[in-house]
Amino acid sequence: MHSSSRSAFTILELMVVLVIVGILMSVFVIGGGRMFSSSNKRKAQAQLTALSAAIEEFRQIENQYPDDRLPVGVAGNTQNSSAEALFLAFYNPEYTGRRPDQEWLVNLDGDTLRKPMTSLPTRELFEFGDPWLNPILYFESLHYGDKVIVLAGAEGAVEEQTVGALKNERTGAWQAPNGFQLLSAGEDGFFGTEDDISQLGS
Ligand SMILES: [Ca+2]
Ligand SMILES: [Ca+2]
Repeated sequence: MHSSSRSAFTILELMVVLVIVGILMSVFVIGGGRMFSSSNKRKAQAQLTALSAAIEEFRQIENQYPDDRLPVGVAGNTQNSSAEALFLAFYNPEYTGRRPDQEWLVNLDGDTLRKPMTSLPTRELFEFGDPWLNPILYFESLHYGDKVIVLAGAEGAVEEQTVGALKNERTGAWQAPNGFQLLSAGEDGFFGTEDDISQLGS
């Protein structure tokens, strides 16, 4: 009698322990997921800051901002052109300044250059991609009025999006009216939503 009540108590104890372990594990998994997504966000912010510094250096060397339009006839499609133009400016073989990290290059629309135009041995027409592998949009103030077509989205659900440069919500004036804008769609992969990340240049 004594021994059977003792073993029942042990099973109860075991169940309590299992429930606690289960709760701890779910807290750990959810917390870990949040940490992962906020570290991607920090990475994206750091990347936009670094790209912005490289664009300022470009202007000091070339006396103008990188063009956000592709030269006529170099691309097979109209997608991602502003992001690709930024890649071409920095990877122009003549360019003497600092080039942004090659690790950031992606080619979401899979297009190629008609002729070799960069310092790289491939003719792929790359874009700079954010940590979620969507293109980082680049708007130069001369062409803020142009909308760009970009292929982006959440994992496995990439679609064509039309995006314009950022305006001040209250006044309707362009942000960074004489400089440039860099834009990441953030974790959700869609431009124009709350989690977008932007960097404005002078
Ligand atoms: Ca491309
Ligand atoms: Ca977004």
